[in-house]
Amino acid sequence: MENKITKGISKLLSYILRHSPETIGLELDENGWADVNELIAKFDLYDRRIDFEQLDYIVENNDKKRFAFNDNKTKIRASQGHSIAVELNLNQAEPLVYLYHGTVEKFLSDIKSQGLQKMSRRHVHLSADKETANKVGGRRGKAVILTINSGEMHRAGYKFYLSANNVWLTDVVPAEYITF
Ligand code: HQG
Repeated sequence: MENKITKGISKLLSYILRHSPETIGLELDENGWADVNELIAKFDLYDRRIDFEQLDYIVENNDKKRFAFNDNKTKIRASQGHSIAVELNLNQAEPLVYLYHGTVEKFLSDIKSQGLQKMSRRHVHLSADKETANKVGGRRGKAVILTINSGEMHRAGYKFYLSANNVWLTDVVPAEYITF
């Protein structure tokens, strides 16, 4: 399990690997990978440093498996959630008949008119179960869970991707496929 210290470092890692590698002068390749040695050498934030053992522990034990190594553990990336332009090269996958999205009341009227949009990220994030969607929405207040008719979307030609940590990703969910 993650402890308090590794949780704090995981948050910083999410920030660096998804949103702002330049904060520590790190460069990601076009697929979002950072060189592990370079990350360790440059990681110096709020008096926090990191070594390989800690990084390895975090990749393995992070509560949502947010990070992944390549095969020989020389590279690391976030498995989803980016705002910066990276091409994750995920395989398309056939979604479950229904997927779920947790949000909050104040966004509903916009979602009803514009559908679910990526907002600041590279994809719309969807969950396989209501419990997870409830947690995602709960980050912003009282969660409202939307049911996505993903089976029908898929038949209509919309593409879905499954991240390495089992988050369903798509480009947009038009309102007609959402049950409010
Ligand atoms: C909402 C976390 C207005 C949307 C989670 C959401 C997830 C709209 C917010 C991952 C809208 C965007 C992503 C529209 C969508 N008008 N609001 N047309 N379309 N929204 O954080 O899905 O813990 O970018 O409902 O667990 O909340 O960081 O997306 O409330 O997997 O690993 O705009 O982030 O993972 O917020 O969360 P976000 P999200 P981590």
